[in-house]
Parts: sequence; structure tokens; C-alpha cells
Amino acid sequence: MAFRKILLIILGGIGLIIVSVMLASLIYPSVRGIDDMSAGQTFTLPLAIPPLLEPRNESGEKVFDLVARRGNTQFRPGVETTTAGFNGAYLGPTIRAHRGDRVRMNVTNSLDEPTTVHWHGMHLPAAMDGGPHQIIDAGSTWQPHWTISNEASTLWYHPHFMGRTGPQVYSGLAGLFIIDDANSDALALPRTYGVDDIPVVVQDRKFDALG
Ligand SMILES: [Cu+2]
Repeated sequence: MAFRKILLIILGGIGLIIVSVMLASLIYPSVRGIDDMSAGQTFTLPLAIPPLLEPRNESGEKVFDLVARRGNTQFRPGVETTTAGFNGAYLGPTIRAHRGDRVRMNVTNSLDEPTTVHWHGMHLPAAMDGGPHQIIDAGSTWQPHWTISNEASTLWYHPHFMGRTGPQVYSGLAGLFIIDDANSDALALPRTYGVDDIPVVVQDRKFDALG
């Protein structure tokens, strides 16, 4: 390619960047900041931080117990909403494991309908992954096990039962699964769970007068 042609392309590129920056600076003042959006609003409920689920060590495996069940939750004072959760009335505890860990899950279904539990984003054998085929009938326990091979990441777990995934997740059956590895261990990051390392679960909910 001729030198002049390359120069034109470079100059054109620089021109495009300048125009983009100018446009962005024009638009920026009209983008409302987070401070601005919450101005004048008082928050009364403390930030809900899911508890960490402590595993048992059984023959070198980290064993985690999860029980899916129904419950009631007060999102607004005096109004009970019918919800579901793992080991509680709403959402599930955070599971934390390290790359190379051998893990086993005891998932008990205390709902009144079948469910499954899918480890969203996890690299593991399909039979352990809780897709629509790994059904846990009401009243029974499923025990998948695998070796964590993912790199450091924040994953989540949730039901994946055919035709009922939406309602079950919406009612609260969802939790976080945090994976650490040698890379994340070496980073100078805050790492005290719930203190300076805080998971945030963002959800979209609508409430009527009955909760
Ligand atoms: Cu998923």
C-alpha cells in the first residue's frame, strides 16, 4: 500500500476519534449519574448479602448441602410475599471453591414439585450439570460431584426444570458460585467475604398489594 494511502487512513482514524470524543463530551452532561438518580431517596433496608455456605470435608471432597424450599419474605413492611430459596426463604447461600477442588453437592428438593439445579457457567460432565434431564423429584436428594476446572469466576446456580425454570428462579431459587484460582489468589484484591468483598445480586421484581 502506498505511503500516502496509509497516511490518509491514519489521519482519517484520528479524525474519527476526535469527532467521537467531541460527541461524547456533548452527550455526557445529560447522562444522569448514580448519585443524581438516588438523590432525595432514603434507603431503610440493609443490603442483603447472601451467607457463605461452609462445606464439610469428606474424604478430600468439599461437600455442600442445599435444600430447595418455599418460604415467605417481607420485601416491604407488613407484606408477606410467597418466595422460594435454598437453605432459606429467599435466594441461596454463596458457594465458594478453588480450582482443583473436588466438590460434591447434596441437593434436597423440599418443594412440592420437581426441580433441577444447574451450575451456570461451570465446566463439568453433563450428567452433573442439572439440566432438564437431571430431575430431582419432590422429597429426594441429588448428589452431583466434580473437580473444579474453571478459572477464577463468579457463576450462579439455579433450577433448569422444563417449563418451570422461569417461575422457580423468579420465586428466588438462585445463588452465587464463586471460584478462586492461583491467579486470583495472587491479586491484591479485597477478599473478606461480606465485608470488603460483597456480592451484589440484581433482580427485577414487581409487587402488587398482596406482595
Ligand atoms: Cu443458567
